[in-house]
Amino acid sequence: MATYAVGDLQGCLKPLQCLLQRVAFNPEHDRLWLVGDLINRGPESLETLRFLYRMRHALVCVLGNHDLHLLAASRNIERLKRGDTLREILEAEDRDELLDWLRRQKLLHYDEQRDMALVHAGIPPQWNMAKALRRAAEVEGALADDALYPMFLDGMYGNEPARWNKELQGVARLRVITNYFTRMRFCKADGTLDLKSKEGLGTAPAGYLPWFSHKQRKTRGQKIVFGHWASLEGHCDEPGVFALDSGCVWGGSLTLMNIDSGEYHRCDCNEETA
Ligand SMILES: [Mn+2]
Repeated sequence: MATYAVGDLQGCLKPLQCLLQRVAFNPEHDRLWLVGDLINRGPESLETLRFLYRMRHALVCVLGNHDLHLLAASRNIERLKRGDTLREILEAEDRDELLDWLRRQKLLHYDEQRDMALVHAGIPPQWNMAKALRRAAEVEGALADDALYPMFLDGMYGNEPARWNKELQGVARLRVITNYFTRMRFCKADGTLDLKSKEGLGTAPAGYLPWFSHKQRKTRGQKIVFGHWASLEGHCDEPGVFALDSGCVWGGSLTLMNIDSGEYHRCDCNEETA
């Protein structure tokens, strides 16, 4: 029995199958952690979601910004943007089954035995793991609640508030939590977000650093597996922080890590496979 984590799929099914074959993945015994952004932009969003749904018992999955965008578009088709490749899911006859499953996934997973977390974008420096889990549970609760669900999805978009404050309420509170876990790259030590800078490491304004680089980060010493940041190309110098997005959908590669041995596998995502 082995446990693996894989980077952002974004509808790239063939590289995923390539990796699972490479490690002889057996869904009866092995486990696969997904960093989110399962769909969108890539060639096979619907088939990727179906493939994962069929092996859902073997998965631990956290939601990414594209997954939440799909859920929002399923409530309001006007949310679809140019370049989105989500329509095939929204028009599929099994869409409700797939979206119900997606909606019930977490924003943050924490494995106590391994002292290891799984999250799409990151954990802001000012939160320890216990606090981060409580904040994530607020959004997970809203996603699971039929009354809050449409309100959350409609109010989810936007870059403000830029910083967490425990007095925040309602949709603004859920929005900043969601932005931390699913969109963050650069922030200040106090958690003020910069969601406008491009992906490149040198693009952040003064005072802003990658979320994982802050010296006072409260999750330092714990292991964190994340995706979302393709321009890191699967590299992160911070000890215990594992960047798995290696830009598959942009013609890079898909990265799979055995989370216990630290062994990496990659499959190319050229035009034929992607
Ligand atoms: Mn993302």
